[in-house]
Formats: sequence, C-alpha cells, structure tokens
Amino acid sequence: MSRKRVVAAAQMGPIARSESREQVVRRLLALLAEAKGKGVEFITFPELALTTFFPRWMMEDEAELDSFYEGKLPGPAAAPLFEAAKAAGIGFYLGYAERFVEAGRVRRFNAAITVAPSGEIVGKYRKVHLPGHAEPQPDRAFQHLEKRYFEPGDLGFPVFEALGGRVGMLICNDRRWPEAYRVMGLQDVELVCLGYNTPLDHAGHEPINVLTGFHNALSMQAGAYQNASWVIGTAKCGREEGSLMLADSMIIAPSGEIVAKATTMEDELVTATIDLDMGRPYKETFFDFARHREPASYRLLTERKGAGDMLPPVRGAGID
Ligand code: CDV
Repeated sequence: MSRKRVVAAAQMGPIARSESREQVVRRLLALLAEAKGKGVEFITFPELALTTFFPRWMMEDEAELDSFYEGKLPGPAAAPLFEAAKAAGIGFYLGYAERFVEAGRVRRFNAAITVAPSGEIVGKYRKVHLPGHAEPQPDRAFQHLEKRYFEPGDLGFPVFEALGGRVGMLICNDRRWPEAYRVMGLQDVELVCLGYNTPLDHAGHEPINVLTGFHNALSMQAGAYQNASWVIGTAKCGREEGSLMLADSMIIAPSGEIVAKATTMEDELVTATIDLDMGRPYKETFFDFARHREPASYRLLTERKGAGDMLPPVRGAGID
C-alpha cells in the first residue's frame, strides 16, 4: 500500500508581543484552511507558535513571564485549532511553551506535540538543546534567555506512530546536533518535524551570521540524509519586535534534497507529497545501521559532554 502523504510546513511571519492567542490562532486556522484545500494530511507549525519569541526579553515579573506559557493543551484559545484540524482530518505538530506545577515546583519546557487527525495527542517532545544564556548579556541588542526560561527536555527523543509511519520531533536548536537525529534514526524514524525561531544576529559574529540560512539547510539536510528520513523544518520569521529571523522553511527528502521551500518571510504554506518509503533503500545500503555502525567506537559520545583530552593511543596499533 502506498505511503505517499501530502504534508506542509506552515511558516509564520512575525507575531507581535501585543497579539493575543486568539489572533494567532486565527492565523493558524487560515493556514489550516489553505492546507485543507490542497489535500494536506499533516502540518508542521513553528516553535513557540502561539506567542512572540519571548526569550528575547529579560522578565523579572513572574506573572508577565507566565503569560507566555500554556497549561494543558488545548486550552480555550487553541481549542478552535484542534477542532478545525479534527474536522478537516489533518494532523499537526505545534510548538508551545509548557508550564505546570509538580510537587510544588514550577516546571517550564519549550515543548511540541503531534496531534493525530483524530484530535488525539500522539507524541510529546521537550526541547533538549537550549541555546543562549541564563543571564542577560550586556552587549546584545536582543537577549536569548532560553536557558533561563526553560529546563532541558526530559523526554529524550521519542519516535511514535503517526501518518502510517514513524514520526519524531525536534525543536529549533536541536536541528544542529547530529546526536538528536541519530537517536531517532535508531528508532527507524521516517519523518522528523521541527519548528524554529532563528534570529539572524545570534552568533554576534558577522561572518557566521551571514551563513545562518546555509547552516539551517546544511544541518537539516545532513540529518535527513544520514538517517534516511524526511525532515520538515518550519520557521517563525521576519522582523518580530525588531529582531530579524530566518525564513527558509523547507521539506527535505531522505536523499538530503530540498523538495519544497518557502519564498517569503510571512505566513506561507509550503507543501510536498512525500513517500515515507523513500528512505528504505538508504536504510538497506549506506545506512544499514545494524550492519555498518560500530557503537563500541562511539563511547565518547555518551561519556563526555565537552571536548577534552585526546584519547591515549591504542596499544598495538603499530605506532608504539
Ligand atoms: N530558538 C532557537 O533555538 N534558536 C537558535 C539560535 C539561533 C539561538 C537556533 O539554533 O536557531
């Protein structure tokens, strides 16, 4: 039976700080309606898709900070999106800021869920790689306080059944880390969905900043190819509260090729028909992990966090 699916990256232009959840959800509903007209079965919305990208500001007032987070989804504001998607028979990935209280402690995560066409939440992910800082940086035009406002995700990189295949999720900065894709590749993932907010001035070094678009494509194309999986990367982009963010939402095949890409910095639906079986020949040849991987040689990957001393030479290698 064919496993061809019509999917979309629902790119969003900027969300103003003053925009209400209801206004944002109306934009998401417009993208959903367009998707329905195009026969789309699954949509990937951006990271933190319900509000402006609030980690750019230092907030000391807890109530102000909390106003950017969601409790259990769908709350009243997001409910119309869940209902419309269910009525249209469309599944989706949605990034949001998650807040809850556990054993008297406030927990905050940069999270994403995958919702099946039935309306059921079938997958949940919490961003593992948090960029930026925990304290405001004096010389930055825009802060990036994800390390202050979120805990590192505690769910690993789960893969689950959706769309008649195996689906996993990442969030923004995760896409730059090969380990993230590989953990899902080892679960035979067939589609990785991810949303991002990528300010174009983040590195603070112009020669790096000008390569932001290249590095975005490079990391997602490598993740797709090396794990023989489709990748859908969806931006929130444009000039948001003064901060210019990358667009370039794209859909990437297991070959590493970009099959569809955004052409604007606004709300835009990018669609493609993807064959979930396309990764199979790669998984049976170059990337037959069971035949070709050598985990004993990769021990440092889980034993070390930062780069450190060189390993001692192996005795008997013929150079002693
Ligand atoms: N939201 C993000 O995780 N953004 C990061 C950087 C640029 C801060 C990213 O990797 O795109």
